[in-house]
Amino acid sequence: MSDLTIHFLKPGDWAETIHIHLWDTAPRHEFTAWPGWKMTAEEDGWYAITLPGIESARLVINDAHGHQTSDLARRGSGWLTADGRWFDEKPDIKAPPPPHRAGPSSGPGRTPSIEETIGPVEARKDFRAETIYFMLTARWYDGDPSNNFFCRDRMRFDGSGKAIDPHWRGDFKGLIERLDYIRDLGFTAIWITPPVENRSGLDYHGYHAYDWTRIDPRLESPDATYQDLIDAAHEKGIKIIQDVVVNHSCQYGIRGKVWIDHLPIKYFVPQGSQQGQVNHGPYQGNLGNYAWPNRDDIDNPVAPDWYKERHNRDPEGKEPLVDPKTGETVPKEGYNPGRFFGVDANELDPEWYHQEGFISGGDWESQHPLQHKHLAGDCIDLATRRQNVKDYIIGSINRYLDMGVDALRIDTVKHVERDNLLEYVNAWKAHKPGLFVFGENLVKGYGWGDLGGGDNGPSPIRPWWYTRLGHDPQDPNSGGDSGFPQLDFGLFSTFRDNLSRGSFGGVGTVLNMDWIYGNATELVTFLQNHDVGPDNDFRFRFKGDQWMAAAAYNLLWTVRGIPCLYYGEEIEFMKGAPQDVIGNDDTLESTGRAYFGDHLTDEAIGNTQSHPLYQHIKRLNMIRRSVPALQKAGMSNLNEWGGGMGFVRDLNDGESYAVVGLAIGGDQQVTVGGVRNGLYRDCVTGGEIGVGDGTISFHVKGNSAGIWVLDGPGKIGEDGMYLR
Ligand SMILES: [Ca+2]
Ligand SMILES: [Ca+2]
Repeated sequence: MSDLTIHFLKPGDWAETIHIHLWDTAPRHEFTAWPGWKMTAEEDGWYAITLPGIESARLVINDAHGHQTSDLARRGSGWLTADGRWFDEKPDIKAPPPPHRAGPSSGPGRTPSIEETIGPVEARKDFRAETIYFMLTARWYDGDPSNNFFCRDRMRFDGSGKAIDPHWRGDFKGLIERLDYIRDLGFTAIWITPPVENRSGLDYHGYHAYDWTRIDPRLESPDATYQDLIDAAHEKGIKIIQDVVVNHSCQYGIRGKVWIDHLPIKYFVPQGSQQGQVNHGPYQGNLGNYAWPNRDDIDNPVAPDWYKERHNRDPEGKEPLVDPKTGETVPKEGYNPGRFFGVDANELDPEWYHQEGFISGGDWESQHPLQHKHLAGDCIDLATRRQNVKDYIIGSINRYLDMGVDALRIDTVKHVERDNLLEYVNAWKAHKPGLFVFGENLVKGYGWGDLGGGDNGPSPIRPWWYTRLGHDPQDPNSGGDSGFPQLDFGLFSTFRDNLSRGSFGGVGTVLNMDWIYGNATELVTFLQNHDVGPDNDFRFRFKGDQWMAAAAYNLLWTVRGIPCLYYGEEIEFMKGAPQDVIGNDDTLESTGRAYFGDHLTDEAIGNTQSHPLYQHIKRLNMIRRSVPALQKAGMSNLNEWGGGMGFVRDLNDGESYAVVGLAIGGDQQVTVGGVRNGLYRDCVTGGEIGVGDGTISFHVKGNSAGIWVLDGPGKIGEDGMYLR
């Protein structure tokens, strides 16, 4: 019996993780789990593996990142090239060079690259060419366990009482290692949650900023800094969108700038306990930050002397400390938790914070309290009109723009008055001309404000208001485009009543209101995100059938706006789970914010990439990249009838011109009148139609799309379960 040695010449555009998947081996029957066994690199681009005691096998060689050979068979050792040719002896061929960056932009079965379609990062000036992959960095892929960190709150324990699944887990090193995954899926921009240093009992998401000038060390590694991430993404043709909070800081103040009074957490002793008895995962003895030798939570140089005196010593929290506010001495069992974890809204520094207390029930639809009260105990409302606040936040973010950050996403937009927030946005645009900045103005409904549509709130807290410059709440045209587009919560909100029920009914109504926005083609569209999903309560990961999601992506990738996918949607990750913790005992693994990295390991990634929605989204990205009208044009000739839709995307009077038909549930015949005459080609089926009388009519299969482009490129990509 002899051994079978397989050599394989890796094509230049394959990843370096070459695997061999085997089945029907002889003489004994064996098969591997996809993607199979890892092959070892040899010289000149060859990879090899020896299979002891095997004489023949059927096999597929793959890179675990979406490239693979066809099904092959081999008896006896041999040398194989990616086109399926076998050689009994090593042929005189070397690895082909990496794919060149020019050439044919499309063709059946071929993936036109980012560079071939929309160009390298530095050449892409119009952000509407991009599509966005959004992730909570700390929950995506862990490349460096040494920076992992457990938050105090919502800690998860296994059956033996061991803390598992640290909140801060994914990091820049992991993201850099898996940039090829995002590139293969076809996204050209990544929106990461705020990377600046955070502080709170549950701060893994980045929205509780403590120091805007520093990147949180729980995301970085010595060989994977924020700068390394930006540079690596750009090399892959991918832009970085930084999430920025302007509205609030964490409850500890801002390092080096402002202090919010409280006692060091290491002196907190819960009722019924005593100092030194805390047993909470890595928090042993007390609840102070276990990663720091002094067990303090903050290191604010503007803290008062009594706090700083205790900062550097007494990590056990045992030495008596007098609370200067009450004269009582800690540690003391059950002593007012508010003195450790809370904020006294009456004693905040007015140079940095608003002085109007916390938001309560009736404030949510009322402009002034919404914009001047604190959002939550760990979100303290900054005095955003003050020059010192502006200087600090604008200056801090300018540094990241200088490092190469390509776009900004602004959090909690409706909590800052528009003209005030535009001071920040415009300062960043002045610092980096051409910068794309979009905002999050969360609304559950059309969001038409004073224009009606059943809206309880006024226009000045609604998305359209921030995209405009006028001051008449009943007239969007009282002012032009502010240049500050928003996430499209209006369109999203209708999905509760249509896409989630297998229909497009009502999508036409909201798209016909596009005129209210400064520029609707710059809105960022989505099916769901870390806060919301399109269900009755707007708080779960998409629960609908897979075909409904496929039809949703057909819609988002062909209507106006920039599509944004929330991590994991490509495999229906955590389908139906709450987007955030709901119950008092919930931990992250039961929510939509669960750790994704288990689907990105060398062993699992091949399976992840074979998901029908992964392949579907990959092809939609490929098609959108190849058709400028889908990226940038407005919509016209819109007709929506529940089971289907037809519309035109016309960029610059025919420069790029597409007629789109969508079908959800069953097949549809789509007829669109008033179109240009000429030869149309469908990017989905490759069909051709000559139009001479201004009307085009075509058949669309259920949950597929017709994307008929005038003088178009023809079929792009391969048919899948939905696009066909
Ligand atoms: Ca990590
Ligand atoms: Ca505010």
